[in-house]
Amino acid sequence: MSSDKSAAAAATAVAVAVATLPSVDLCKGVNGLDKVVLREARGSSAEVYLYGGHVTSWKNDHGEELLFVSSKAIFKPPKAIRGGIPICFPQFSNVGTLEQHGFARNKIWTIDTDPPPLPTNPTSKAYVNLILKPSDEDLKIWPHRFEFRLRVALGPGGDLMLTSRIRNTDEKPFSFTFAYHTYFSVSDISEVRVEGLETLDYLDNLQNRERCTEQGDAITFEGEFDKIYLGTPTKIAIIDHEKKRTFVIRKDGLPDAVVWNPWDKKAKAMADFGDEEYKYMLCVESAAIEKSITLKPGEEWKGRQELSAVPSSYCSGQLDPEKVLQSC
Ligand code: TA6
Repeated sequence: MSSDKSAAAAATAVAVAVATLPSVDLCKGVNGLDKVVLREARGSSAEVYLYGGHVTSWKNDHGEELLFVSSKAIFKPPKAIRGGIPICFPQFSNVGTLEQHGFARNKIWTIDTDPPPLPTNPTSKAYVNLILKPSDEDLKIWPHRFEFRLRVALGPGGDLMLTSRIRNTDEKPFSFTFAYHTYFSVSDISEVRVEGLETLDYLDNLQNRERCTEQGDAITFEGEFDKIYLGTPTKIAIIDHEKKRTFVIRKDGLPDAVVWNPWDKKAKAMADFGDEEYKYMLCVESAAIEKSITLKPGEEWKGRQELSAVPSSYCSGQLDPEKVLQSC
C-alpha cells in the first residue's frame, strides 16, 4: 500500500477512534487480567481492573498519569495491587477480624449489565458498572449476603468519579467500614501540602490509634505518616507545588479521611513497593471508619468520591481549598 494510502488509512482510523470517543473498552491487562479502559474526547482516560474493582490509571488530557502504581505492584490474586484505588470493604485496615482492608480488593468483580438507575452527571458517557456478590467461600469468612455496585466514570473535563452502592440482601443487619484507598502521584512528598484537615481530631495509627487534634496549618510531610481524620469537610485539596497541580477530592457519605505515607523504613519492608517510591506517592483516602455503617435487610448505602486535578497557579497564598475549587 502506497505511503499516501497508508497515511490516509491511519487518519481515517484516528478519525473513527475520535468519533467514537468517549469510549469504554474491555481488554486484557497485566498477567491477562481483564480491565476496562475509559477514554474521554479531550484525551483523559482511566483503567479499571475487574480484579478488585481496582482503578489503576487516571490520566489527564495531556496523557499525564495522576495516580501512583508501584513499579513492584503484583497483579496476581490474592495479592492486592499496590497503588491506584484499592477498595477497602467490608473492613478498613485491621479494624475487625477479617484480613487487612477486607476482601473486596482481592476478588474478581463482574461487569454489571443491568444496574438500577443512578442519578449521574448526564455528560459523562465514559463509565463502567461493576458488581461484587459474596461467593459461598466468602460467606464462610463474612456470613452476610450483599450486592456491591461500583460505577467508575470519567467526566468530560477529566474528573474521575467512583460511586459505591452496597445493598444488604440478607435477612439480618450487618455493619462494615469502608475506604477508597487512593494513591496520588506527587512530584516530591516533601513539597506537598494537604488542605482541609486543619484543627480536626484524628486517630494516629502510629500511636495505637491515640485520639489527637491536628494543628492549624496545612499538613506537610517529613516522616512516616498514618492518620485517620474524623468528620472532615467534604472537600480536601492536595497541593503539589513542583507540578503546580492541585488534586481536589470531593466526597459524599464518607465522613472520614486517611492520610498515609510509609516513608523509607516501611517502604523497604514492603516487597511490592520500591525503596524510594514513598517520595512520589501520597494516599488520601475517603473513608467511613470511626462509625461503622449498619444496613438492615434491604437497605442500601452510597459512598461517592470525585477527583479533579487542576493547575494550581493559585497555590501559593491561596490556601483555601474553597478558593482553589472556585478557581477550577
Ligand atoms: O490506609 C493506611 C493503611 O492502613 C496503613 O496503615 C498501611 O498499612 C496501608 O494502609 C497499606 O496497607 P496494605 O494492606 O495495602 O499494605
